[in-house]
Amino acid sequence: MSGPSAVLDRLDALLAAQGLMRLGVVQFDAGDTTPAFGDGRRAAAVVLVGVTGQAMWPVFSAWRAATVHGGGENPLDRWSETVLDPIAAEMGALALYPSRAPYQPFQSWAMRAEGLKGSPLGLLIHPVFGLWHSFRGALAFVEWDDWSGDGADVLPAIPHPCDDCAEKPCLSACPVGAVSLDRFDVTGCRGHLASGEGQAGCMRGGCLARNACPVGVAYRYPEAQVRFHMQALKLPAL
Ligand code: B12
Ligand code: SF4
Ligand code: SF4
Repeated sequence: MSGPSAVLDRLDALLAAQGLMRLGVVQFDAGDTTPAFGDGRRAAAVVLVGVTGQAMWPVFSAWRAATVHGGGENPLDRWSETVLDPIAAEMGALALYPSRAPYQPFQSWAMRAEGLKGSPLGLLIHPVFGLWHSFRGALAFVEWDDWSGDGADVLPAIPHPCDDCAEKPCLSACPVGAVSLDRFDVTGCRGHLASGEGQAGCMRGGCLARNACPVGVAYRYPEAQVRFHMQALKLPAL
């Protein structure tokens, strides 16, 4: 593989073809717990890969329509593996997935890589994409010669949208008050989703608190994708 920018250009092109994008790099320090490769080598860095806005859904939907049983029980996870495993192989990287146990600390990595902070919903909020971004995987590299070139260790301070949001409509939009500045009440949320009102409301049209956030509305997922993610919560068990 040639120089740093050629590697990243190739990676970005492969991801863009799937409606995905690079969401930052974490370069690990000596004291960090790092992902291990099968042969015991440890990762020097991870590149976060994810979804923002509407680009992924048509690609995933086309794959699903062409795949036996629509991709099975967890189709988005299967699609992610189908797409990212070959990219990782080409790059000499190890693919890691957010839903695969033991869970890798994707949110902690994103806070470090992108300077993101949490919203009252428990989701990280991005100054541009708002609450409409998530992770499909990460590529772990044994060697990382600061390919990013964008100083992953010296992030510019990015604004935290919640600090400037006086009204905080997410707090009042949840019908059961599950969203608060102290903590996100997972049990209260899931109880509501299992109810008739929750089935007709949040389960169909998406989390009302997430929908109420004014940041990044242009990047809101398509309705079908919003519904898909809600259905994937597999109620009522936590
Ligand atoms: C278990 C899980 C759930 C559980 C419990 C969530 C909870 N709030 O406790 C359930 C099934 C309920 C759930 C629901 C959803 N989840 Co979820 N979930 C996970 C999962 C698979 C594991 C979390 C975990 O334990 N990680 C292990 C720990 C070690 O990793 P961590 O990075 O350190 O994560 C913890 C820290 O970030 C910690 N934390 C520590 N300090 C701080 C500071 C701040 C400010 C914040 C915000 C968090 C935080 O909170 C995390 C623990 O939950 C992650 C994927 C992942 N691998 O992290 C997705 C993940 C967190 N979920 C995600 C999403 C999008 C959702 C849903 C919106 C799905 C949907 N319906 O569309 C809902 C929203 C629920 C909500 N408001 O929180 C995204 C969040 C993306 C983002 N923008 O931040 C993730 C990262 C998955 C992904 N593919 O991107 N989820
Ligand atoms: S509505 Fe305001 S406080 Fe709530 S998540 Fe959006 S920016 Fe943050
Ligand atoms: S999904 Fe519905 S019940 Fe859960 S936090 Fe969002 S608005 Fe509240």
